Amino acid sequence: MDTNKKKIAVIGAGPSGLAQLRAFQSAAQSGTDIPEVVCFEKQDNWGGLWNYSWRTGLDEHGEPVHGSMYRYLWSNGPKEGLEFADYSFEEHFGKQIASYPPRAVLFDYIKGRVEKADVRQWIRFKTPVRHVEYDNSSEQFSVTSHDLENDQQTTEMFDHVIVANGHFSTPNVPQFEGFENFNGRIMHAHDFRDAVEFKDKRVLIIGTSYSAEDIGSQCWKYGCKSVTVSHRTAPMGFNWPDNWSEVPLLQKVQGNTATFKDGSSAEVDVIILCTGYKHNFPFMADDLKLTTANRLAANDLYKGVTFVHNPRLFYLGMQDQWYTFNMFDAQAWYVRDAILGKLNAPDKNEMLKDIADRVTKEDALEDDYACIKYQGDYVKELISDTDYPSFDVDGANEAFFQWKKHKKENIMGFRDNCYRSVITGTMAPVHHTKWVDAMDDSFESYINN
Ligand code: FAD
Ligand code: NA7
Repeated sequence: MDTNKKKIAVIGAGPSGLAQLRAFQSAAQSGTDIPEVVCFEKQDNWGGLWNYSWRTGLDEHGEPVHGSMYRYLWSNGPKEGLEFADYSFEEHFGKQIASYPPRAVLFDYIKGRVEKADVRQWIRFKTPVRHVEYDNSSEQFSVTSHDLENDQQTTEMFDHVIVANGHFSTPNVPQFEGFENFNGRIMHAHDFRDAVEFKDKRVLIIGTSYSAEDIGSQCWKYGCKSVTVSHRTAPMGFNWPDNWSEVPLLQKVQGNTATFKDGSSAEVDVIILCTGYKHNFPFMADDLKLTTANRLAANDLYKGVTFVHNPRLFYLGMQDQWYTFNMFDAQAWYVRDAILGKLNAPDKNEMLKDIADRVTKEDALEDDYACIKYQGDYVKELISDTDYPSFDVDGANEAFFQWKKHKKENIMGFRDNCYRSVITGTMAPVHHTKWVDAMDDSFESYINN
């Protein structure tokens, strides 16, 4: 082994961490001498949130369960907005597939690219990172990890650390008056797994974002009696089915009666808090910890990835997400080239200015369409700095714009639409069954189209 080689730690083997492994492997493939890369993953498989677990609470090792995904989850945006530029859906499946694949299909796609790249050997599974700190004298990070199988902790030195542990896993759980006496189940979206559990139940949902919309729709599709969605800021305003209502913020519950801010009330059997997640880095020393809201211009990250207080440290995928897989790729290619010395970070003041500019521009955005374009421009910017295969980002923006319109037209039918791939130019086929009628969301059923 070359002892002069730099050592890089990647924390997490979800889509972001895997993008980083693929970025380094693609450089190696084209003849670049790459550092030694070690990826730490606390679960026993890769895929991050897409690696479904039935578990909730603590896992078999007493670790907090990472997964927030549930059965019957279909992509909440068109796949044409997230396609890898270096590995198309057609390359993976041998044909074009419909536009809103269920979780198992997207998991297979993510897995296919990294199997082809042969990077599994770089990952230490069942090995959570417990602590990271920076040593000023050696200019290295000490990374302490825990081999759960052998119950052994090890500390190693790395030249760079790339944090890719996701930020939709630690739930934000507010309290409302009377919760302690509620005669039913109160849970956060993080613990939601199977909508069938709520068949014939009256479901109260708090929140109005993706989880609220999709968990409500799941419960509706699988036969709950009614859905009541309580908002803090504004209702979602879609054209909902008859047994669905939108109400102001919950004030209190008494027995099974929920009372809302306008004085109205509803009888409910279950309360699902779709109140979002917290960025959480318990393993990072305080001076290395990212503190940010869930927004498009994250705090303290130059170019959205380089930690401004220690530019040897990087964070991937920490923004709120319209773009996902292809944005993580653009970030990973950028971080790779920064580590390889092809891209230099400017001085701290310049980096802070870059961040402040991004925040100001985000604050001025007027609607979701502008937000999509803003994040698309960010993807373009990173791609132009690297050799990530260029693709038609405006075309991907357009798929998102169409998606927004299709949701407005028919919230329970938007997943029946198709879009054109910006990687291969092929139009997606119509799926064999409408989403409302497709109870079987298995890989086989979806692919057999
Ligand atoms: P994650 O997927 O969260 O992966 C992080 C990895 O880090 C995990 O494998 C975890 O085990 C590991 N890890 C955590 N802590 C440690 C530690 N201390 N040491 C070692 N490893 C650790 N995006 C879409 O594009 N389309 C969708 O339809 C969609 N649906 C979603 C539905 C839900 C319910 C949620 C919560 C998110 C959804 N997303 C969707 C967004 C999702 O954030 C991204 O698709 C993607 O999974 C983010 O990848 P990531 O690698 O950044 O994080
Ligand atoms: P989001 O997108 O962060 O949304 C959180 C929602 O929760 C949002 O509607 C908030 O309302 C609401 N919220 C947060 N705190 C409260 C309190 N205290 N009371 C009432 N409502 C509250 O999280 P999601 O889980 O929906 O989505 C996360 C990812 O999962 C997403 O990227 C998808 O890909 C899937 P607000 O509008 O701020 O008033």
